[in-house]
Amino acid sequence: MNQQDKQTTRVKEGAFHLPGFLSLPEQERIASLCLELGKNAAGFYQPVLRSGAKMRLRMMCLGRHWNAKTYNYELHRSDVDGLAVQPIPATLAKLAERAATLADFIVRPDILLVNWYGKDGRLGLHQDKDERPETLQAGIPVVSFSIGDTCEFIFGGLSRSDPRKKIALHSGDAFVFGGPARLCFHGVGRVLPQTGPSGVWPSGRLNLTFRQF
Ligand SMILES: O=C(O)CCC(=O)C(=O)O
Repeated sequence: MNQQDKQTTRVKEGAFHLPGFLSLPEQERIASLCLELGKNAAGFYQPVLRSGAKMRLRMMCLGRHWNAKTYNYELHRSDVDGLAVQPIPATLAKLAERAATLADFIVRPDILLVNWYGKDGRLGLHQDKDERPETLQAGIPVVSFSIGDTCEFIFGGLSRSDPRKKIALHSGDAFVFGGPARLCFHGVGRVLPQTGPSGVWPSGRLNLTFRQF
């Protein structure tokens, strides 16, 4: 299938679901790259929030590290082990740029948060608002890729209490939100076990969110 033939579903102004954006070979390549990077010294860890609660996922930040205590980005993981972050592989950044283009956005990602959700993985409703104010004001999008098990992705509005949509994100899907949707609340509900393509990701769900600082 050509990239042009792939479907783009507008969820709301500025938010787009791109089902099947990644081919199976692309998913396999991304998954093995993330597994490899995840085994390095500055690989996957379980973030602990400033409340002391452990996030219900494993994370690996590339490009810049998201500090779960200060909510700032930094070049060393000062809330984890002080190690320098690994760079974002250029091939991955290019894929994210392509997804953004299909949603009529431009992004030059310099941050990649890689989230690994187990079967009990969750991510509470939140806004992605720790990037530079200029980036947020310009509505430069976040680009998200899903690999492995399907999840219930929740996408709301600019206020926490706004109505929310529940979207099934399957392996290979991309989701792009920018412009007027850049600060929309979103989160991850259930991860549906054993729903991913066999042999691509060891267990659970892998999510990559690309951002521009
Ligand atoms: O896992 C997802 O699909 C979303 C991840 C997310 O919201 C985030 O990293 O801020």
